[in-house]
Amino acid sequence: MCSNGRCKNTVGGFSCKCNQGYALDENGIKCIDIDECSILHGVCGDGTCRNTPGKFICDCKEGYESTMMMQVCMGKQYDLLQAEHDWNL
Ligand SMILES: [Ca+2]
Repeated sequence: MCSNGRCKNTVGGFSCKCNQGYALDENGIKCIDIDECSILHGVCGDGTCRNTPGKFICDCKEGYESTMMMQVCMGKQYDLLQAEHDWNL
């Protein structure tokens, strides 16, 4: 029990503390992967969200990249600079 999580002893029973990216199932005895892609709609911005065990991945379109801090596909730096340049016209 408590797969993908840690079992915690409590008075008269136990409880599960799930690892990050996992949520307790309805019976409260095991942790199941959270499908971030269906919960966090549009989490990848211009990319395609792919659910993986314990986390998720953003597949970015060409010209976009996911940042280290945030799993969101962002335009690369030169695209942003170009956009700024265009706005100044
Ligand atoms: Ca997941």
